[in-house]
Amino acid sequence: MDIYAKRVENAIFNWYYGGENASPVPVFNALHDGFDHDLQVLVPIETPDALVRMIGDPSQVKAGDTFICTEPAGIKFKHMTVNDKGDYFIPVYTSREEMEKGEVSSSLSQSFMPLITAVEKWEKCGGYAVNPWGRKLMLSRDMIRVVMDYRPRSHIEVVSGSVIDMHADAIVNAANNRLLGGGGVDGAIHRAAGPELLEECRTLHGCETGKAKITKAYNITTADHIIHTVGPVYYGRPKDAELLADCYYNSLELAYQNGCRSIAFPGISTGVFGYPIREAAQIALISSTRWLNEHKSYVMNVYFCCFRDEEMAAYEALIKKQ
Ligand code: AR6
Repeated sequence: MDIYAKRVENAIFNWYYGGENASPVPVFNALHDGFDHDLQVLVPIETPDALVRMIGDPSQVKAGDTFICTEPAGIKFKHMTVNDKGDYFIPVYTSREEMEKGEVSSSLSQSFMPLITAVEKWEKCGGYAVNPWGRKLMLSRDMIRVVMDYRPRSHIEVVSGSVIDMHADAIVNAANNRLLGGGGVDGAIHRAAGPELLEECRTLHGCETGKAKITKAYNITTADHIIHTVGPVYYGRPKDAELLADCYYNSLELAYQNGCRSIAFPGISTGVFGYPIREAAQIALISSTRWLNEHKSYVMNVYFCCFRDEEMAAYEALIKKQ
């Protein structure tokens, strides 16, 4: 699957997951990056009659069979008519899974960029319906212009929910020094990822507090990597704050070194390790902002996941209207 298409799909998912106040900036970032890198989408097509005549009985066709078409077989994209004036959107999909959520159709894998520019020539085309069977994005003509003019920038989003549910290049685990699993989010991540995660973790020989190590995500198919970081147990020492800041900074650095464009954090140390939530939220924001400021030319979408309501309240007290 095309990595840029996957990132668009992830950003759209997280946008819905974040609820009605979620920012579309990660979606704009992913689309813009995709347009710059020949993002491929699947476009359902109407099978032309000439092609059907040529194939004969489709049930006899085997993978790899080739045909020579002797008649013109113009291919037509499927349309979704949106009003009685015949205005339409063209459905496109970021993955086969998204396409197979609905009615089965033939499809073409196609660069999205030429389609985006072609919209201007197709008077009745209102734009594209990205993943119309699932969490869809109506990419209207106006929104296409916004995305084209948009200058990608890093973004921080606070969402209510589990880090394991986020669709991201990397999700972060609040681990312990042994890196062999445990309770809280660590236990939940190991259960979801399956036993291969533990096998890979054994090869890492632990991790120091404040540092981070990376593995694959195995059965957590909505992430590519898991970044394991070890927060401090809270004793109220200045050193605790430094170590917690290091967790965020080093996780971001590792995500960056592995080419990730999105990373989702739980509230490191705020559960079993007892860090006061308000202070921890402040450290998470300050440390991540510092990393983003030091990497201004790199676009990273950062999600802070609040598993408990009190975590969300702590972030809201820091960054939202009172
Ligand atoms: N799913 C998603 N998020 C969760 C879950 C879950 N099931 N459980 C907790 N969180 P914690 P720590 C969130 O306690 O304080 C483990 O045993 C929680 O709301 O998991 O860093 C490790 O092995 C909070 O935002 O981690 C270590 O020994 C965040 O996860 C120790 O706990 C962190 O809470 C680490 O303690």
